[in-house]
Amino acid sequence: MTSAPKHTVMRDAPEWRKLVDDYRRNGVVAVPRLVSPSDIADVRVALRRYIRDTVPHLPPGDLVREADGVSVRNLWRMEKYDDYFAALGNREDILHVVGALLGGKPVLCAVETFNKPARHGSGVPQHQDNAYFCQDPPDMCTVWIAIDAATEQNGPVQYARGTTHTLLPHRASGIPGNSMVMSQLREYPAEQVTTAILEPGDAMIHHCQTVHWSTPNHTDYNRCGLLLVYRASHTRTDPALRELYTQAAAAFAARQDPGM
Ligand SMILES: O=C(O)CCC(=O)C(=O)O
Repeated sequence: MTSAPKHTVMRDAPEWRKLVDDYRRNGVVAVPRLVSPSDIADVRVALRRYIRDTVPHLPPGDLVREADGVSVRNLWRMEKYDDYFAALGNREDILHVVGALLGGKPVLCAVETFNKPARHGSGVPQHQDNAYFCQDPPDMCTVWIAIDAATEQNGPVQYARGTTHTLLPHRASGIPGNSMVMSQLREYPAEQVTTAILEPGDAMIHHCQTVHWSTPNHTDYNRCGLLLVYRASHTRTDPALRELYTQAAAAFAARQDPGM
């Protein structure tokens, strides 16, 4: 099995400071070309191999299919089953960026996908990831890497900037793969919303309390995202939040439960 190559995201000091400042202020930043075209080609090969060889042996909770019963909606905990994805999540250049944003030593918690296949890809309800992660302090983030182009039409992720300060109440959604939804859906002004229009290899990094969502994919084009989820080593699971999550998620395949 090939291991993910090492890379360096070259940034000068002002660019670096701006990235950290933007993340602190907005709770989401874009990192264009985080992954090179040739590495994206490798990721696609690895994903096809994973779906062919690993998926048939996964426990039910580590895979969610779309309503057609065939296409893959999500793959969870891929780092547990495949060295390639574990190595990708531990790539030094990515850990370096994430460490600066988290303000602590980054620990890889999960590698997962939101495949959003052409025509069948379902939407993702408004949520904050810390309703799943239950971490205190909420120093966790997700690196969302575009494997396909994400366009206005094929269900890009939308982020409401400046929403990290409070974890809003969530309830069970009944949606396999996204068991939690914000109890009260919010309409954010267009100027507060960042839409992740991305080319393959571009990434968005969002804080675990940034409100985000995405619409279904009715186009003929896939919109797969590979997600690397990290916490800072100083976070701890909040038992009260964990209890709320456990109750809400009980009936559904749990997403993003890195077992912390
Ligand atoms: O890919 C999507 O549509 C949703 C992604 C998401 O919920 C996340 O990045 O936490």
